Amino acid sequence: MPIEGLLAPLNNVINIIMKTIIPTLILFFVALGINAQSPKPCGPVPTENQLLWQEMEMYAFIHYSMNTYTDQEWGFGNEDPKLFNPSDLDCRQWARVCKQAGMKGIIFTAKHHCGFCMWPSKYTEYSVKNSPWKQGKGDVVRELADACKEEGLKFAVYLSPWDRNHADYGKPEYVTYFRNQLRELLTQYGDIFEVWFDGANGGDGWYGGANETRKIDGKTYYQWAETFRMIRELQPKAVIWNDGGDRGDLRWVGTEAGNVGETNWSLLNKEGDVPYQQLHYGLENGDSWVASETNTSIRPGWFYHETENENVKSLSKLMDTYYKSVGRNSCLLLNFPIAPNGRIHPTDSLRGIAFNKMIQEVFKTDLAKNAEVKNTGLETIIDFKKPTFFNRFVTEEDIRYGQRVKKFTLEAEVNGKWVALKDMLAENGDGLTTIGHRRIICFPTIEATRLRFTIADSKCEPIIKRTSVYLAPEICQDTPDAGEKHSSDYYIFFGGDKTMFVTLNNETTIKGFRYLPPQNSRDGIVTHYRIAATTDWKNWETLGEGEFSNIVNNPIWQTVHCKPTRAKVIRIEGVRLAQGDRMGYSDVEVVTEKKNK
Ligand code: FUL
Repeated sequence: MPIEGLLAPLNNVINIIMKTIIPTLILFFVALGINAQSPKPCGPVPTENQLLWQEMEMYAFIHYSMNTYTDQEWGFGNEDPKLFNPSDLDCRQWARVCKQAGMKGIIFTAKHHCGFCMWPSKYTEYSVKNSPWKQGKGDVVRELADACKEEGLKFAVYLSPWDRNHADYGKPEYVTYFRNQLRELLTQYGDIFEVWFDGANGGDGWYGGANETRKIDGKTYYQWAETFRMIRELQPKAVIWNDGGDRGDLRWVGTEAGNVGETNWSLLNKEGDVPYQQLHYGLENGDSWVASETNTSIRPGWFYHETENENVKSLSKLMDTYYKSVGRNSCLLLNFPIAPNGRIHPTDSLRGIAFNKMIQEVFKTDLAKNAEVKNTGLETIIDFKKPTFFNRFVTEEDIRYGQRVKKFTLEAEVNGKWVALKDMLAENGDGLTTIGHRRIICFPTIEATRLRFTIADSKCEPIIKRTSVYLAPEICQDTPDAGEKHSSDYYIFFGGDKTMFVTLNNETTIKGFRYLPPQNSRDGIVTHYRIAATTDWKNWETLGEGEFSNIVNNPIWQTVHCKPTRAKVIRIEGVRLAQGDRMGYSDVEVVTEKKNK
């Protein structure tokens, strides 16, 4: 929020009744960074480590292990270490890609459930030291830790508590082995920002040849308290993610699909089970700060499978994930699997980089910066002074003093009338509930003169440190078949269930548009269309409107010709669909002067 916008209302503020003074001043001082008397904490507050972690916002997972060579998601524990022999392993490539994808750090699967160690642990023979890679002299953890340092990324480890290789798994001896391994990781590779303990305990495994099912109680078996003490001592700045067992600093969000609840309290109770509802939405009156980490993979699987090369998540899906994680008071942990050659596949790296570019593009210009911003009590009015297009609202609480806001409203003034806005990505209600570290609200582009943001309910006086407004290319929801397509000349986004945008890299004269419907189902086939183009996201020129005849029975390429028109973005509306309520496609093409189809 600009300082200029805050000074203006000061005179008015003096006259405001007592009830409204305190919140206004808190907003004011926080925005100016003035250390007035520090507000009192409201409920649990984050630790220094949790605060630093929250500011990372996005960091990468790297899944790489024996599974990469056996095309599995979970190894059994008997896979031959000789299979581990990458031709071109390059941790610097991983770090470079992650950096360019906007990731602030990397969490690496030092040991997955199969038990194979990606570093030469002195406590087991089941590791890289018995693989042909670098004649057994290699250490992937070391190479990655060094590469992260070079790229200025933070580094962290995933150490699977479940170990399907180890003969002692299930006995107390294994817990000692596990801690010994953890000690190696925490003492030999520099600073570790997070320690990740997965909760999976599938039961059966190789277990040194026993080949049987072993069940443990994840809460008591690992004796987490002792392990946590060791982590705090060896890596005092690390946060702990623990799914099952003792409460860590961070929690899972109950799904690997890449979304946390639109209501997201960074609180849980210290003791007791955590059902899905609490993982996904947090616990409003929880007694401990346990922030949410949203983990998902850029592909369907966590490990690399060649068969998934065509299923790398689309840019629209990744943006949807961003809004539903970072935009919902969470951090995004995005997985990049490593291919058998030892590198991130080019499709994944290009998509990851495009994702970061799109985030930069969306949040490039804060329209509130040149507006007049008035804070009155619980209400903030952003006055643009003239009709202005926008579609994103961003707000943040100063969570050092606790998470306070329970409910807010957003209204836009259109032609002198206030219109209520809602979060178009919310699964429940209007979605205007908690804020926390950052809340991003997406709504269809609106042209309005003023925007009113009102705190409707909060636990204590709200401490808001940011109110920003943006006009983003309209990419939000995901649509089936929304995989990025082959042309590098444009990107495809979805602005709603039935609105597709094709943005061209460069403004071009276009002469038509081609659409290939979904091939395997009638779901999402567009039978009636409306197509328009723009060069500025504001003024749209209709290119064509009509019906794709016989498209259902014969789902072939459909071509719409138009008069030569300058375009940067093409909007295709599925006015009517053959079936279902989400528009789909197999491919699209833009007909330009050069491509005469
Ligand atoms: C899961 C594990 O079982 C998967 O293999 C993967 O590592 C994922 C991040 O966590 O629970």
